[in-house]
Amino acid sequence: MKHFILVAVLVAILTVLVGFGLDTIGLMPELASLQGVFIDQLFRMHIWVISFLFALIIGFMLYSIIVFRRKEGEQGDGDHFEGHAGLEIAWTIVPLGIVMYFAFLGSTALAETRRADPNAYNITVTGQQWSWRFDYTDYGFSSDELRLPADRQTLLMLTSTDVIHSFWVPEFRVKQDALPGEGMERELRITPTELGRYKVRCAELCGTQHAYMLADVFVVEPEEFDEWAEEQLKGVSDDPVERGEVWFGQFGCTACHSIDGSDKVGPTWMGLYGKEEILADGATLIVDDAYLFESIREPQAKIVEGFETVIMPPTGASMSDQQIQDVIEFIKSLGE
Ligand code: HEC
Ligand SMILES: [Cu+2]
Repeated sequence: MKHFILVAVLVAILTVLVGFGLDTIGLMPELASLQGVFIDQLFRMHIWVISFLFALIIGFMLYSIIVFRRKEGEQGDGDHFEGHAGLEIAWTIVPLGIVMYFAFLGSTALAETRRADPNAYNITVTGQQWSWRFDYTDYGFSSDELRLPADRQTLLMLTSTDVIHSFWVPEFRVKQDALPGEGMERELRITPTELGRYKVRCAELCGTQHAYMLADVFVVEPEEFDEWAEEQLKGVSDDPVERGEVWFGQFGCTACHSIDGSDKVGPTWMGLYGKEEILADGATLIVDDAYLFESIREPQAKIVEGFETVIMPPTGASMSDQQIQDVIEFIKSLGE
């Protein structure tokens, strides 16, 4: 009995030490959303259960190693045990109860993160290799940055043009996949609570530039958001070249095409117009409007030599003819 009391004290001390340790070393980044509150509560409880289990095993082990080590001159075998039904029943029932309790907590937390606010405003998030685009469907404009008013719920509809991506802002805690295909949209609700600047990162390995698939997230005061939205709504510009440059960023062409002459994953756009292009099948052609249009609308129609291994995503299929023409004007402006 004396041993059990001592071990119990040891386990309690270890639990508190490990628990406080894990709780204070900052395992989580700053919390910036309402949905995250429930995740963090759950996380904290897990930390304490983990600390207790760790202490239980390590406590008994340390105690046994020290107190019950073989004394000098001791040669016999240890005592023989036949098992202990009561103990076995207890260590089956108790963990089962704990696991079921956590399943209950987990499902309530999940339900809380999905609680819908009828006033939520809508943004469609499109993941593509390797960028994000945000369509503010309630307003009718798009952006390559995610700007959210504080303390109001946003309903994100996630989709992808090519492979599976995953939308993740660690400070918001919640995460959801962006799947390609008609009818495969996934929902994610976020109510930002802290003003500031964050980053969306892709949390699903999606190709060579996956690690750089980032976008800025700004949580701003509602008035500031309205001002920004109004500015976006004024339209981009009357100048097709300027518009083309905006589409270049917004539709994520920047991930693979440079405008400074250096080849990224795809060929550079500098000096592209009017140049003689060699295709993968050995044919050559002079880059003109028709070829550029086709390359954007139907990227697989003609493949440039030396770039066979990367597949350009079919983003152009969802661009208007005007937008594609703007991009072509932008390419022309980069020199022949
Ligand atoms: C995931 C990387 C990737 C993204 C994103 C991407 N491209 Fe491409 N693009 C390529 C690759 C690789 C090629 C060369 C192979 C080919 O012709 O399909 C290419 C070729 C092209 C060409 C022909 C270039 C030449 O040298 O003949 C044009 C024009 C083009 N892309 C436009 C765009 C536009 C516009 C966007 C944005 C809407 C875009 N690309 C987004 C990878 C990408
Ligand atoms: Cu991705």
